[in-house]
Amino acid sequence: MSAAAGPGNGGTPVSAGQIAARSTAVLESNWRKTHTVPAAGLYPHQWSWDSSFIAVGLSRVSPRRAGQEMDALFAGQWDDGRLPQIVFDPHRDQDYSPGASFWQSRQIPGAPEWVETAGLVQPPNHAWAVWKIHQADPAESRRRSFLERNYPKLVRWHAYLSGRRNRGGSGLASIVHPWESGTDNSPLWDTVMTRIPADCKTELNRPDLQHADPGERPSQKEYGKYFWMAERYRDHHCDDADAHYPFLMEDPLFNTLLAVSELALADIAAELGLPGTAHRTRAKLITAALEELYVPELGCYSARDITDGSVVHKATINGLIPLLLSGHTHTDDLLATLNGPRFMAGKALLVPSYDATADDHNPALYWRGPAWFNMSWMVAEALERVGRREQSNYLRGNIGRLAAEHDFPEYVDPWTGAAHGTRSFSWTAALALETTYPRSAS
Ligand code: 9WN
Repeated sequence: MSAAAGPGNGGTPVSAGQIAARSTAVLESNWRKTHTVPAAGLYPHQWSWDSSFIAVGLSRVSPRRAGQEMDALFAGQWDDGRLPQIVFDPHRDQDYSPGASFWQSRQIPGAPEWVETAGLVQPPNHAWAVWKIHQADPAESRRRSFLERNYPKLVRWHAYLSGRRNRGGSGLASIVHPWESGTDNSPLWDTVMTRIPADCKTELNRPDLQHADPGERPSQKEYGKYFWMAERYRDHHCDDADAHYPFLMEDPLFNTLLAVSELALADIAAELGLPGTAHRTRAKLITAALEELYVPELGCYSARDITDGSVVHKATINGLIPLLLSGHTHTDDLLATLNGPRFMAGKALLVPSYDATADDHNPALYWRGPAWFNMSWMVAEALERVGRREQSNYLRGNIGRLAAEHDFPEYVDPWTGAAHGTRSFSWTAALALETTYPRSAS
């Protein structure tokens, strides 16, 4: 395999073989009988969208394990179709907050009986992942009826998002908590967060701070607000019918993944000999509805607060992810924004999570500046789709190299590659592993 040293670094070149071996070792050490934890200390349960990224990486070395990963996640699916943010390991309740004892999901109508889960969700990258896992080894997938097994579950998951979560009536799914975005303290949520009380009932303990630098994690005040919202959502039986619930946001990242996943469902349906037109139609509707979130002055998409109809004026990585969708009219503008001063600026190693020209850009603080590997991986996928193979290869090369050189960090400084957050982070390893293989077709 070829050397994977990227431009603009100066570190020791790491071969693709070394990247693959080290990534596989991280995934092996984070495997817990049925699923992979995102990080052994900081995130000791199974997280929803993490598992999709992880399974895509796993499918390159063990399609069987990739299938188990998705099965374990779907064991947490609720009667209403929702796929929860977290499926809890009952033995680790004290090690992450909020845990199973906070959610008490078994007391909520429609939650699964055999596993405990959070009531919130995360971005719907699952059908996309299932299709990629199938493509990695179609014979193995057919032998295990992988698509037959997962298709109906994915359809129910999407029906929940397009039904009960269509809170604004635009056809876009709303998220009800920053944790649902996967980009927890993104500047996109700052304005609405000013309206959220911080006086939650739960006594806040922060096991997360034992595993990550407090200066790189959300603040105590932000946590008070996160818990206030989670309590209110839980105490309303997670029923999405709380008329005055204050955090209802339409996020371009979340909805792009829903559209991409609808297209994947169409491919899955075709493979199973089922009609896929309804999936393609929904993907088109979501893509069209996303246009209302485009902000020309920023040259990217943003989030809409459906409680007052306002669109946030901030450029974040969430707003570039719609590049994954073909057929919209802003491809050139999104590419210009990606490569302009707000993001890559001709010198970034990976894509910053937040506008580099903003006064409060911080290259070390969680979702307010650093580069996350899953985001750069999705941008690389999008670049490939729009014919920018050279830049896609640049990002893919840097994903593998920076991951392997820095012990698979949760996030990095986009300009220097310096590691931040926890280490041996599973999706970093999985996506580094994925980049050592030729791209799959979609
Ligand atoms: C809350 C697990 C998760 C990721 C999210 C990331 C972070 C959790 C936290 O870790 O969120 O879900 O405690 O900060 O923001 O994207 O899924 O890796």
